[in-house]
Amino acid sequence: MRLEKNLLFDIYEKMLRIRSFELKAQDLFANHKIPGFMHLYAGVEGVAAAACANLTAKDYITSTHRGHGHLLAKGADVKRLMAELMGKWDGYSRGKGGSMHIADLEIGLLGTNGIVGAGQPIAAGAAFALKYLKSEAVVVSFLGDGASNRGTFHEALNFAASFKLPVIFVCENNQNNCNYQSLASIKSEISDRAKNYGIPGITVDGSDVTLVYEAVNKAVLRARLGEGASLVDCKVWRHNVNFEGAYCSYQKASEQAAWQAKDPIVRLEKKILDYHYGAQSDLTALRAKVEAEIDAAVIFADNSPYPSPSELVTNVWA
Ligand SMILES: Cc1ncc(C[n+]2csc(CCOP(=O)(O)OP(=O)(O)O)c2C)c(N)n1
Repeated sequence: MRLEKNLLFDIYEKMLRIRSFELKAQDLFANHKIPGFMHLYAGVEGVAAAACANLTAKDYITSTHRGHGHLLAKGADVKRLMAELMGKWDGYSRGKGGSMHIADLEIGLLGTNGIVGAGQPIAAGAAFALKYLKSEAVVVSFLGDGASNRGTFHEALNFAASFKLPVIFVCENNQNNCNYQSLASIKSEISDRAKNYGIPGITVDGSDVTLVYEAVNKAVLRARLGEGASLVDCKVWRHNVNFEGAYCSYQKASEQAAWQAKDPIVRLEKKILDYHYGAQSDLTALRAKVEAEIDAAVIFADNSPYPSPSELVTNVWA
């Protein structure tokens, strides 16, 4: 299937924004401008951008510990996001939460989350509320393949399937959770786990935005029609190690080279050119526009103050 021009450009722009944001964040982290823990999303952009292209502002998502891409794809403010990572007052959580504590209910962001597998029960609960309220909105719940081994994932799938809830579980399957997916789970497709709960499950190449878009589109349609939940498993390769500063023992050079050749942004650029939707100069111009936006976000965050010490425990739950 050939996605139409505006849709492909919308997905492309979001992917560029995510990539550019992540490269800048990596640099800021290395230069001690971003404190704490940071898990980068580069290489996986096609999943967040193509999945969220099926959603409206009224729909919801739950994110993960690796959430910058999900947030930007759902329309988060780049400046507030950068300010949060840099620990500044204008950030989403007043600079006190960082990467894994960001939510914005107005645009349907039910939060990034430092607990692997915590998003799925939250998504099922939100979907239960939407069904109860007879809303047409749906929830997309992003997770990693590691999270699919947790009880929370199975409990959420069982609950969502039993109550025919409008939720789509989108797995970003990089085949590595820290170091050892092959040791931590049986060798089967994650999408097969949907069968146990009587809901559709599909595996797609997550670096091809058309395939991700189509699979999520079908699942969203089903959810909006009241037919219930689905699981979409997207095979991907992330460029970075688990978190910035981590030692990586699992990314084999040969696999890395093969996946880098399938970089989702490069693949989408080729598609746009092949379809004659635009020229190389259009792509370059969009890249420059997005990079300027990210630079402006860094200046904004740099100029934002740190929260005052008197704010230390305000809005902090303990
Ligand atoms: C409940 C829980 N256990 C362990 C961790 C430590 N941890 C942080 S990231 C991570 C890997 C998660 O793998 P996956 O879900 O596949 O996501 P990925 O990091 O590969 O994107 C782990 C185990 C955690 N944050 N939460």
